[in-house]
Amino acid sequence: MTSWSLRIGARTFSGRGPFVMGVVNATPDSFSDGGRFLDAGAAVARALALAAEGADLVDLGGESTRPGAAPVEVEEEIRRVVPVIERLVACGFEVPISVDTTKPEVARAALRAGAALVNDVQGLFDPRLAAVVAEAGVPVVLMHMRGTPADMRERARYRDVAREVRDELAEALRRAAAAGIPAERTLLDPGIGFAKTPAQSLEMLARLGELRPLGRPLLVGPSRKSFIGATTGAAVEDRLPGTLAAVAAAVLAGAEFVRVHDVAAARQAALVAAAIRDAAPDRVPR
Ligand code: HH2
Repeated sequence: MTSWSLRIGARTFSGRGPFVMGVVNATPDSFSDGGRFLDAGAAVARALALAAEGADLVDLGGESTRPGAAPVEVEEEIRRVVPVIERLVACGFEVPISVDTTKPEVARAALRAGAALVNDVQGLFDPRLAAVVAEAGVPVVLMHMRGTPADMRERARYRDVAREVRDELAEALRRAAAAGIPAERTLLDPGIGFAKTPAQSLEMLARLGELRPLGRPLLVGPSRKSFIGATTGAAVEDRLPGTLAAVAAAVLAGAEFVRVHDVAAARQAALVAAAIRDAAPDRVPR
């Protein structure tokens, strides 16, 4: 893709990466680590550990997006994420913090506390969230999904998954632009497992390169997801090898960022995949 550069907090990202976003879920019910980091102290310790493992970004969420997850009230979600950000900022945490939320009030409170990026799994479907992002002047992840975690499974109907995801991400870019967020401040994500069957997630990974014409860096989040279980039979807690295969495939297909729970292992997989990609630059189709 054409060159890009994105300032996220104190760090400027550019080039082909790979960059690793580590996941911290301060929730009781996330699909793979629910309840482990609900307590602020545990979430802070997790963020510090992921930074030590080499995370380039830390993505903090206070609401699970797994299919059928119970919605969380605004006040409760703020209570889960803001103290974690405040404590990280207070201890001089240098890794940029991303807030994984679809709620404008939560994004505003998290940004005030020191978050530097908004990760919206609904691709700025809510214009009030777009307004918060625009006003704060921060970058945003526009992820592809359809509907909400409650009904996204029924919406996993595509004639051509890569083409439709590309067109719907282009719409998200238009929503951002209409709210005053320039494309230069966005990252795009195909939303692996969101309104997609396992087969559609696999096809989207294989055809990731078809999102390149959108001209923005790509973030891919395959970590521990159900397409790995559907392919291998592995239980959620045993999906690290499948995650690493998907991370490598995503990097070879052109992803600049990967979002994972297991940072050290994924970072190694991503770096080796990138080194293979770059070893024969004229031979790898881009
Ligand atoms: N996946 C999840 C949550 N947020 N954000 C982006 N940009 N891309 C993703 O693929 C993505 C995401 C789901 O994973 P996790 O956070 O571990 O689970 P839960 O939503 O149950 O907390």
